[in-house]
Amino acid sequence: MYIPPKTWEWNKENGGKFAKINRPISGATFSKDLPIGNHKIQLYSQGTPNGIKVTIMLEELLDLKILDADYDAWLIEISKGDQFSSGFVKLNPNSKIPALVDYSHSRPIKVFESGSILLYLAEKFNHFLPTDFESRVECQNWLFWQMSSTPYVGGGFGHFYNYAPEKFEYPIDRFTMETKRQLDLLDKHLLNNEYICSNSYSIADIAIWPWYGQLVLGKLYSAAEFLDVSKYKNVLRWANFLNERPAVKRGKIVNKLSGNPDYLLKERHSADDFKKINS
Ligand SMILES: N[C@@H](CCC(=O)N[C@@H](CS)C(=O)NCC(=O)O)C(=O)O
Repeated sequence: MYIPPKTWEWNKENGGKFAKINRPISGATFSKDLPIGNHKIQLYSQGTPNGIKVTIMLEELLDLKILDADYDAWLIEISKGDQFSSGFVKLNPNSKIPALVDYSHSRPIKVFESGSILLYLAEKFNHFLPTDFESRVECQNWLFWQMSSTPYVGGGFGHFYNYAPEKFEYPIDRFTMETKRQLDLLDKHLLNNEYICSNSYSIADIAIWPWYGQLVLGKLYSAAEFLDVSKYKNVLRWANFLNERPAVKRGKIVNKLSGNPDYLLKERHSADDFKKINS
């Protein structure tokens, strides 16, 4: 049994998948500028569920023929600590992907936090966020629900079930309970709703699908059986339906590092890059 000391001290040797990158201090650890490509929108990210929210959104906008949404997506490899470069920290002092710079204004606009990026792009291009007041609030409710609830799934359940070097029943139980409660909530909501809000596809779906959609499709933490996802029929219906959208198919492989190497696009600089993938 672990007895906490009076004052916690940083033990760099605590092991685990994130041992090299977890630190109790913020800020840059090395000096390096970020690369800049040809498009006005520059994205610095990795294809994790938080990262692909943004690439799915940008691909959806491009499918609506909004050419100004074209973008360069640069890989920030978080297990190697790329998020601690001076260039990245200037863009996002919180050192987390995704982060974006928009060069289409008189001064570059920096945007970080995936929910903030989705709202920024929805407002900039007037898509995927309802315009009438009530529906817009409903959509924002679900967007903020995702942003605040999912750390229990990723940092809680996923961490202790999948990544932690040792498996402990207490945290796995606690976060499995919460993850299943959230899935049950979504399942009840989707019983009478085709999409997350306002009967139309929106940034709420784009934020929620990469986590909960991929979880029930067995694409996250290999946890589908453990979570008994077959009982969340409405979430499964919605997850499969969205999985067929061409923009989702493209967006979810951008900056991705894990999975079948034939279906990963480490960096994306033009629509033609997808032609390299055998889909
Ligand atoms: N609330 C943030 C969370 C971002 C986040 O946790 N990003 C992870 C990858 S999914 C990351 O960059 N981790 C690197 C680190 O913790 O050093 C968002 O949605 O943008």
